[in-house]
Amino acid sequence: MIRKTLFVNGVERHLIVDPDESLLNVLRNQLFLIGTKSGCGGEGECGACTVIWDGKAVRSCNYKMERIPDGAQIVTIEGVGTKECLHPLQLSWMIHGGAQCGFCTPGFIVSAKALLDQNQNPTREEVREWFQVNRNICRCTGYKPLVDAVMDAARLVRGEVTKEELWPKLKDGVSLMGSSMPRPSALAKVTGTWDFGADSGRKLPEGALHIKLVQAKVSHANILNIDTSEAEKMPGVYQVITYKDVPGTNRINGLAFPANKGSGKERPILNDKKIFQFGDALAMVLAYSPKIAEEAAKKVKVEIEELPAYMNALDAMDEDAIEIHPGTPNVYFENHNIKGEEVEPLFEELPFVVEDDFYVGRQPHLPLEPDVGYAYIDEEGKLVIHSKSIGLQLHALMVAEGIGVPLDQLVIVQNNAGGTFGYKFSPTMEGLLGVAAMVTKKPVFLEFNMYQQITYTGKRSPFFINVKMGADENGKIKAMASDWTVDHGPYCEFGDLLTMRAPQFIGAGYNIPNIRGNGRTVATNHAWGSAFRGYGSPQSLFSSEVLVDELAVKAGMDPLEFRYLNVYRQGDTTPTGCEPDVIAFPQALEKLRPIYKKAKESAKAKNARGGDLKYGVGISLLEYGCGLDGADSSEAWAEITEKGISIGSCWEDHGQGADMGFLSVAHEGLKPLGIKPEQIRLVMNDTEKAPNSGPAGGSRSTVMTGNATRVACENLVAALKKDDGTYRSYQEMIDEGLPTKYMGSWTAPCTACSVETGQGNPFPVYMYGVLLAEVSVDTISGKVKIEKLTLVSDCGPILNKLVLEGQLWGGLTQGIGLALSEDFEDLNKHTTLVKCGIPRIMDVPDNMEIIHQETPRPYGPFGLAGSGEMPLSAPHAAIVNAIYNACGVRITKLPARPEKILAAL
Ligand code: MCN
Ligand code: FES
Ligand code: FES
Repeated sequence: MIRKTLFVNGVERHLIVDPDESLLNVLRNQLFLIGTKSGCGGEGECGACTVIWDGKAVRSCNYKMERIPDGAQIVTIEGVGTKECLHPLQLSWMIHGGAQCGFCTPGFIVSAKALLDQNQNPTREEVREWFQVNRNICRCTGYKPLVDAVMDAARLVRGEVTKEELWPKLKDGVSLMGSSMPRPSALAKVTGTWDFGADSGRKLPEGALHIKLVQAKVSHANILNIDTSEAEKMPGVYQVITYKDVPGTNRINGLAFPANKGSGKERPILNDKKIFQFGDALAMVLAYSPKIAEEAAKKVKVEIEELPAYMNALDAMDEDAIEIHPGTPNVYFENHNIKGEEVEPLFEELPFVVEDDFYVGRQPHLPLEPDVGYAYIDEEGKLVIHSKSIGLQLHALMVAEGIGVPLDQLVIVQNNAGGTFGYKFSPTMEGLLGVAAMVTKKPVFLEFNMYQQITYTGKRSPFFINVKMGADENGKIKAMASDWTVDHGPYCEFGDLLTMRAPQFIGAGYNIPNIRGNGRTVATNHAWGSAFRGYGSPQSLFSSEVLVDELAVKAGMDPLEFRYLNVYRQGDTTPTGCEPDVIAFPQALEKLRPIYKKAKESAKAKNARGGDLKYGVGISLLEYGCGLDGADSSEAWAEITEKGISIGSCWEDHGQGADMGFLSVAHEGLKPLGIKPEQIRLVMNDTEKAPNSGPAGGSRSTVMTGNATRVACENLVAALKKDDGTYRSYQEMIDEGLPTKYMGSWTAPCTACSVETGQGNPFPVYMYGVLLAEVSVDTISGKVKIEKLTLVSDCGPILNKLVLEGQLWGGLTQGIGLALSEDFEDLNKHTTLVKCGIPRIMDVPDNMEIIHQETPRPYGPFGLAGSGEMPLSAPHAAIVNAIYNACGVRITKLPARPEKILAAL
């Protein structure tokens, strides 16, 4: 141990520290300055832990205490500004929607402060370079709003603008809907007072136990024996839990479709007979400190018999492959698409026919906050689990039996989440936490590091797709044949639902009268498939949006004009045979056309100058449905109280802005009452306090929970209304003995698609977009640079401009990653954020333009559609099409890494 005297946020602090401990851990664990976050936790990659040390921005996870001299001046987010006295950067961050999940926010703001302290007038490029050099990574925002925020903060610092001038106003003075008001959580996020799971976990009562996992180091094996004796003997270890101790069935219920050949209960909470994938949890060590638990976990001996590991669908489909789950074939679900006439005879006759194979791989979610949670038994004997769940009631249903707790004795609460991008649509550690709390009857805490987050949680499921399309002499698409194989990893939960997305989105956007398609879901030993933003549409649309470009070339037509000719018009039908909710693509393409033409001319002019850089443009349609396929539904309530109105729902927040969405819809619904947004109290994301609104997946919340909220507000407003047209007060309701709380529920008027034919009307509302990508390709290095992105977005009327544009920029940026760099294929290589290819600020263009088209949706609350997944549905297709336009290389298997492009050149 060593003694240190530091000046932290201007206060002299005397500390006894382990010389090997990082500055980050000392700040968080000894000084409780938990505004500084741990993302990559020691890799120095993410910048979430940035503090200022003697005027310089540093990543505090990178510095051991022995390197910090006595007298060092350290500034953390807590020293930048407070709620009452915000730093210009904090204010500007709110005004620009810079904090979505908010996990990167303290690190960015502290980093930007170090910049402004030395340069009050930086250029946008200098700001971008600063964040690149200081390795500040954001997974949510696409970086653009962050640069906007620094530029306006600098203007505030220079006194060129006032806070009042920058602060947004309600739309038309009355509406929150359509405004740019910051989300309710923004203030806490920019001041570092928004507690994430790891922060709350540090505040658990004395005696709380830390869990560390014993995890599988191979991908497929029989478990012969687990010996915990040595670990149990270690001082400070409370207990080691294996499958033998689990009170329940020890299985997660994957809620399989009837047509699924598996039971849906393949996933163990703690593996018993077999290891199905790398990282599977074999035992939990519970100790009084995380370090002891970690050391003890290394002492657990696991004896195994290794089995052949099938690391992709094609290998698992081999006729010699053994069944990963004995008794269930590796190909465990099949579905089809049958629309119109047989297509093979049509292909014989059509003048323009193209066919290609496509692959979209195992994209990792890479939230900056690793998975984390805690659990305890409350005073009523209920099991309470706090996690990053984005499907609270759904997860309760999936884990209760496995844990061994009656459903009505289980409460799940969502912690503030630092991004999930869909991986938390599946339960991750809920089962483990529940079992640990049930067995020990103590508060238990489990925190993953980034390595565990990356190697153990679910990933986007790879699709192998073959598509064939034919067009007539006028360029009208007449027939499509498709074949899809989905690698869903070892656990089947939601694999069937995901495979249903292929017939829905291969060829979506176009009126294709005749379709035949066949597909299947396959169990493998690579990472289990979990939902990822876009959920099947990025794989499906990639194949058809690239093939449509190939077909346009074959027909001798411009790709934009070819699309314009074929997109949905009145009376047309989708690949599932239903009418689109609204017609949006023709208008969107018309808006894009002049920009596209200019971009094409500009690329041509640059290419005419010669050189190694080749410029090109590409477009794609973006589309996704809002809902869970079929008659999806949601619930919310609204209540009048002494202080105003309370509204309740489980609209879970990944970071997308559930708080702002819920508040804005409710404010609109309560408009007759003339109340202010600050009079509305949100009660959210706790199964004990708020109703079942369904998961925040499938971009469904704005439509489903928005409608339920609208109905709840309408019901409350109707109850408050007096005969004379005025409204009762809370006291009047009480005096008249009227109920104060009103439910709202809403069910989508939809029918799920048939497994046999793919036909149906799965979603009440769709989101639409058309993207133009402008790229340059370095023909010497094979590197692609995205020069500009222009998105015509149609998400219905804007609910909140900051939130909506944040969703769009963030989603497009993940599409850049999907197109060019992101992968989780090699278990030894793809182990950190950067090694998995997460886009940094310089990988993303500052030049991103959004053109809003606001077509009201018949079934959307106040005409709204969703927004979350549309921007990631097919931006990678536009990028790949632009690469082809630039240099003639057609990449059909992602990611389009430089070596692939060079090889093709
Ligand atoms: N919105 C809006 N105007 C519209 C439509 C929507 O302002 N016309 C806003 C809504 O208020 C909401 C957001 O856009 O805050 C997304 O709305 P919606 O599409 O209804 O989606 P959900 O609220 O159900 O959020 C889930 C969706 C999904 S499925 C994933 S995955 C996802 C996403 O949103 N993961 C995210 N966005 C994310 N954003 C962040 N920062 N982090 C994630 O993990
Ligand atoms: Fe320090 Fe990521 S936590 S750089
Ligand atoms: Fe940057 Fe979520 S807001 S990581």
